[in-house]
Amino acid sequence: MTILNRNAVREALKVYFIMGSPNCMDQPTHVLREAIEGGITLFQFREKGTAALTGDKKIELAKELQKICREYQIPFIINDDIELAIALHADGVHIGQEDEPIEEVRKKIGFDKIIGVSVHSFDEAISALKGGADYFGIGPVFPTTTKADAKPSNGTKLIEELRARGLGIPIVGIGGITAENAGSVMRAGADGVSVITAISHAESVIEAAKNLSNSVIESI
Ligand code: TZP
Ligand code: MG
Repeated sequence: MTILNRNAVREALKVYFIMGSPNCMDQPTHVLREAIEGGITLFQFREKGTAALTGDKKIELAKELQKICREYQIPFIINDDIELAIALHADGVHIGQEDEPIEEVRKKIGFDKIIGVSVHSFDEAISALKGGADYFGIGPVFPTTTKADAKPSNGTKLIEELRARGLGIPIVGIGGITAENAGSVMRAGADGVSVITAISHAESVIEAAKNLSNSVIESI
């Protein structure tokens, strides 16, 4: 676990925006600025999929997006790429079950950084907790086409189960979440919702972020 306050992490998860250049219909820097102005509370840089940037281009974009996050004091988390997160002094990383074990990641990035872990079962949750995870990403809650290798959607069942079994760790739901269904994820016990498409593909990014933020706030 990080030395950061657990409630600060919980707060930051409320409106959690994830994107990389393949998700954007406009300049990623512009999309991020608008999303922040609409009320997102945390940003994850996830440069994946067809046409994803690599090498110096990826690093350059990460730096530009991190600069914007710093300007607005929004935590900047990097998906998978631990080395990039260390090089940039990112606020944290998000890892999946197929990535490096959390214990190794913690040793590398230190105790002052956030580690989020995707979990799909009670057993995975307990391992991640033992490894010092700061929050869980749980999903896909609803069907999604954004992640090519996503597991079948499983609703809010696991979120409810973990809460029923007494786990208090911050949790964010993911997968097919919109302003319309965000309330159900929050009521199941999540502390926030993470989205790619609902914000990045919106006709108005700023309005989409505002709508999502309102749904989350109303459901608390
Ligand atoms: N992990 C599980 S579902 C998903 C990820 C990265 C994709 C979420 O994207 P969207 O567009 O909000 O459904
Ligand atoms: Mg991963």
